[in-house]
Amino acid sequence: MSKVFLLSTNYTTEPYPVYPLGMAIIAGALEAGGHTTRQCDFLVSGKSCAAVAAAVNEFQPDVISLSLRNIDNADSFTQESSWYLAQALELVKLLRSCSKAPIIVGGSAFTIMPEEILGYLGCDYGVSGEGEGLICSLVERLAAGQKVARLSHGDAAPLTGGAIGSPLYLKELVDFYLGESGQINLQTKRGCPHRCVYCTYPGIEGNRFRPLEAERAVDEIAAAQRDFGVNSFFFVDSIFNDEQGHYLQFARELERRNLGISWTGFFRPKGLGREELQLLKRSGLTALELGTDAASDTTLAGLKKDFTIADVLAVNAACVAEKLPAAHYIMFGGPDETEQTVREGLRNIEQIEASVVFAFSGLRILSGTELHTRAIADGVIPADQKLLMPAYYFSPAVDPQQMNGLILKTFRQRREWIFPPEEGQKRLVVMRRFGFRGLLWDQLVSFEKGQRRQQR
Ligand code: B12
Ligand code: SF4
Repeated sequence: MSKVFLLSTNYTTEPYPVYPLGMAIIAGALEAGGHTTRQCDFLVSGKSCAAVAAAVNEFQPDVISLSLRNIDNADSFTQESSWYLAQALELVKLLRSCSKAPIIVGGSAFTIMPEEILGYLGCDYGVSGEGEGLICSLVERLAAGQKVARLSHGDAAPLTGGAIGSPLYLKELVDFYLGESGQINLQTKRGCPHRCVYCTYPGIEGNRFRPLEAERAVDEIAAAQRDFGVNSFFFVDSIFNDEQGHYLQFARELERRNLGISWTGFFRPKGLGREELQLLKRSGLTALELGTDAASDTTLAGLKKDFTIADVLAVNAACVAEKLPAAHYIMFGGPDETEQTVREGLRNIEQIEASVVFAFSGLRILSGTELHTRAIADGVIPADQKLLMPAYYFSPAVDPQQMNGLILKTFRQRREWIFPPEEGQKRLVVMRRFGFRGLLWDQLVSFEKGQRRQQR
């Protein structure tokens, strides 16, 4: 049996620190396979290279597992200051300086550009896609001196149901993230069958929904509550409200078990009515993050979203009627954006009552997406441009500066409309300083008439 040192390289606290769930699942699979693990979180270690080195030296691993969550922060305004791979490379060098153990890298960021990242970091092995089905055999083959492919694909045979791993949470980490963010993350299903042009999620998790059995998912919540006192969760499913209705089954089970937890997640703004929201609310839903993505029917179609602004407004109205805070994430400058669609989009946003809107300018172009092909066809980037360093799609029919000016002018009107993204980040930092925890944006929502249009 091998000793595996696991390192989560993520250190960003935008929009808040998030528990390294990928690392926890890999650790869970290794321990279940009889291996000994030591999990190390770079952020929790105070971003201290000395602390990481000391932990490696003490543990003397046979293998090192590196979890890479983010490449950058996907924000066109702060792209220069928020590229996370340079720090990951420093960590790889550090690991090399204190251990001869082979390094295997995986994670959501890694899966987006496996060859490029493997080349950049110079790790010995890489695994794209889900890792818990492969990690034990990889470690065992290495221990036996057998040949291992430099790059494996964990998503070759997507795991379903019981084969999907459970996280091995650590108290020290749970305490840190509860203290910082007031919540812990869990997944109730993987995958997404939609094909929005910019999105990497189906590439990372596969293009069909693979739910955990409702009972098992709730067992995991109950265990986190019992063992670590966690009462607030973020479900990290690509989208929570799948058309097949697994999410309703899960919510019914959560309601039946009456654990008294609160939770939130990502939702698609279509087909969510008051009845569904009432059930979700009874199960503990306290707020919704909505993947609205664009602000006009033209640009929604340009992203291949299969809903319209009318659907968005209907879902928003249901949230308001149920007094559930909602946040819409909207990107301007995507395919088919023109000055006219920007103006139309801003008018549409004015119809979104009593909810937060986060606006973004430009779309990060990532490998394997239709947006990448479109960006080349539209002459936004050359065909041979590498995408490890951030590149953003701006529709050739808009002038980004003018577009940003228009958004800014409209968004100044309300405190719950946030643009540019760093503006939101600044506010979150202040709120945390005042002791607020959790999503924080939900504090900006008021359902009282008259306060809705509160000026900044
Ligand atoms: C949910 C989510 C969020 C939520 C998180 C809420 C919470 N409390 O956790 C919120 C909205 C807060 C968020 C924020 C951000 N996110 Co986000 N997020 C996601 C999402 C949808 C799921 C992440 C997740 O938890 N997955 C579940 C875990 C279990 O999976 P996993 O970590 O990938 O691990 C599996 C495999 O990767 C693998 N694996 C992991 N480690 C290892 C190691 C080895 C050795 C092996 C073999 C395998 C392996 O096995 C694991 C189990 O199968 C992903 C997209 C996606 N579908 O993956 C984006 C994603 C990770 N986010 C992304 C980004 C950019 C961000 C932000 C920087 C955006 C911003 N500016 O705010 C922040 C950073 C947050 C932070 N502090 O790190 C990007 C990263 C790519 C990039 N461009 O860099 C992604 C990929 C989405 C995208 N745009 O493509 N995010
Ligand atoms: S944007 Fe949402 S709905 Fe579209 S493919 Fe990505 S996860 Fe699926």
